[in-house]
Amino acid sequence: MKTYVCGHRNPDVDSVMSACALADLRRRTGMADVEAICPGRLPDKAAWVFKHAGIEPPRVKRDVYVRVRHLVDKTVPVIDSSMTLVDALRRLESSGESSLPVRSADGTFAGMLSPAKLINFFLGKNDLTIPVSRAPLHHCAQVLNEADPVHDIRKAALGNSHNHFPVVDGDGKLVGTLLKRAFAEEPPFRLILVDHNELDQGIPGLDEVPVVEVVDHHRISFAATREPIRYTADVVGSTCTLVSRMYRAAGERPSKAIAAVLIAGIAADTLMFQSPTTTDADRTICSWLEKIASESAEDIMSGMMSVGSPLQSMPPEMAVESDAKLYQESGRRFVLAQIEETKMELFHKNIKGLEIAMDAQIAAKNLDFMALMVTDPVRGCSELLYRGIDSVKRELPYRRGDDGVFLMPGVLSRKKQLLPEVLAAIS
Ligand SMILES: [Mn+2]
Repeated sequence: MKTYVCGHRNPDVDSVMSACALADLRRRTGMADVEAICPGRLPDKAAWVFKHAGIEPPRVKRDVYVRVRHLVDKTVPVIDSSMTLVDALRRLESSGESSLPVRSADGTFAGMLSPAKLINFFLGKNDLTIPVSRAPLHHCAQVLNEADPVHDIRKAALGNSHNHFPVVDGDGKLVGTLLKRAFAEEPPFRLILVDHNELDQGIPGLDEVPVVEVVDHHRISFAATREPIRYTADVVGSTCTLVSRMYRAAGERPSKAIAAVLIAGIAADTLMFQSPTTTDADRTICSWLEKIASESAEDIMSGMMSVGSPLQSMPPEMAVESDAKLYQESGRRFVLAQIEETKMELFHKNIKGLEIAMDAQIAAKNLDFMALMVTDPVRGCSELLYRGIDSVKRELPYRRGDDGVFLMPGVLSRKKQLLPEVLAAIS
């Protein structure tokens, strides 16, 4: 069965790198079909790292909904309408199915070949060597589109008296049959989560697919599981630190390229060991990786930082969404977004546009408030733009600058520094 390794929505460097490396480790340690995916646009800094390391980035896959195409039963034959009726009935008989879908000459769905529908035809002693296209077919079956999410059609299909559902593609071409019993089967893939565990922050469809493993360094807010799962969590600066440790524990040495990928995740998430989330474990494992990669974290970090500033390379609507995390706490629904920007003057010049983009997010996602933390990893400080209800704004412990922006000297971490203050302000 396929296993996807996936970081949080609005991918950042640590989540993409840890997914890529953990997929590699799981492959080496015996998992047959495992693939790292990126549940959104690949960050420019991450793209730079993969190019630099000389490996392909994870494929962008925006959801893990189980779709009709995943449940098509390949063993159920399709009847071509040019086939003689007698041959078609023989095939139906040998298939053991009660009906089979018929494909027209142009590839579209023609109807179901079903003995019940043919009784009058038999009684009329008709010639059975005519092509299926001239025989009466059953038409009223529910036709499914292969792209339909299963959760959308499950109820209607289960309520339908038929057991066989023809499946067509976007052009109406017949692709096969979905059998009713497929709805009872396990989803055809499963997930390993890295760098997050809150379902609200995960890839859409996450709640439909079994999670078999989590590797994370955030607060735990995961759901109850049906079966035991592997869960690796620790208070370290980067998920890549945890994945690197797992290589060591498994007696595996990452390739040069994967070592560079892991270094990038650590350097990005700890802001080159300046963030208060940094631990000795991050530094120690990083120097092990530097030897394998034969390059320094500083070099990889400065390579990443050379990639365009987000406020310069993205419109405000994209910048506020690029690393946004949704929280629901104390009856409040809010988003804390973060961007790294070494050109603070660009931020101040763009405040109006960013505010409009944040107000649009508040309306679209039905939020109480949204805060955008703009972090300068070089100067080691952040500034915060806040939109939404006043009660929270008043409680935040930060001083405000001339343009109403909160000043946060020494604050670099959303998770460890901003989130606790926000939680205190709403409780
Ligand atoms: Mn992380």
